Amino acid sequence: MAARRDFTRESLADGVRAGDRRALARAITLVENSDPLAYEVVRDLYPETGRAYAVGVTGPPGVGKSSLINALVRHVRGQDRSVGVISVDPSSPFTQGALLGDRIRLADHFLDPEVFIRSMGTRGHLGGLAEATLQALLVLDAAGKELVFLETVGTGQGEVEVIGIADTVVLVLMPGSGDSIQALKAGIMEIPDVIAINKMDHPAAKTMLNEVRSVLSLDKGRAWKPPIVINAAVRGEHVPELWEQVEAHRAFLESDGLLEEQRRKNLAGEVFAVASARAKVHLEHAVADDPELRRLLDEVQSRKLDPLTAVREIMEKVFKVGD
Ligand SMILES: Nc1nc2c(ncn2[C@@H]2O[C@H](COP(=O)(O)OP(=O)(O)OP(=O)(O)O)[C@@H](O)[C@H]2O)c(=O)[nH]1
Ligand SMILES: [Mg+2]
Repeated sequence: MAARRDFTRESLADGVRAGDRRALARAITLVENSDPLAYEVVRDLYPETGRAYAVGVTGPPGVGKSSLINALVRHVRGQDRSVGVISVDPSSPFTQGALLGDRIRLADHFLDPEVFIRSMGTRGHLGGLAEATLQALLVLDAAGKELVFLETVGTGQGEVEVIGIADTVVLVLMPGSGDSIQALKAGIMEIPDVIAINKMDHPAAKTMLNEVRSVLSLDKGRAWKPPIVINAAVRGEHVPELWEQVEAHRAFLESDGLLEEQRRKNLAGEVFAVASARAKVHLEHAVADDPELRRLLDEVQSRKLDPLTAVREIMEKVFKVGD
């Protein structure tokens, strides 16, 4: 990373504050690379954050998340709001800036100085996806972006780490996303705040709508009933309606201080998620590096030592905790 030399901690933080694109790009690359400078900059900027509204957009591969975000960005740019977009690809290593697909689909906005778009890979990140996403969101927040979209692919648990920090979560489905319906039904996937059924030009869109409705009807006890919007992202159809529902959810949260409460909970959850991810990596390394700890595992395998005794010894040695 020879290129980082041209920014100092101060100049990078100032550049981010000023919304300078080069500073933003650099800061997020540093976040992506777990660079200590990113940690310092975010630490400096943190007191100024909390102004951006984060919209998580999740769903199975290829349902049209990027296309919908592209259309939503166009819509909110019409209202003159400044926007950041972070696409997190859990399976990808470092992306060096952008994934080709996202680059094409979000290309409409590349010349707009009020829109900052970035794809991030995070494989091998010490604090997992949660850490990279949270830090990148804070950078965009400090840069004065009013709205930040967080895109992540997923149908189950993994993406919770990424969108756990979002204020409003939009689940995108398309006709044929049966697995997601099952995951919602089984409670594996959390009920989102808004559901978008995309590719409404597909003949099975109505069937999908009915399936989603029937799953939601099982869950009666919530104060916010997740609205369902049917979209055609590429043609930009029903995109204003989708945005209206995001705004409606925001208004709901902003009444009665729910937003503050949810953010407190989300931030605590993020700290916990990042700490847990780091603890896990630490544990794995410690066991891998210590012949004595590895021997414990062997002894469990050969039935000389019971599993919980091995756990206790490992916990004591690695974390200095007994039970
Ligand atoms: N027919 C139709 N195709 C669409 C629609 N929206 C998106 N697509 C197409 O679906 C494909 C996937 O769209 P993306 O926006 O990349 O989907 P994604 O969910 O971001 O995909 P990943 O990030 O790879 O998981 C592209 O070829 C889009 O052109 C739609 O409303 N109708
Ligand atoms: Mg995408």
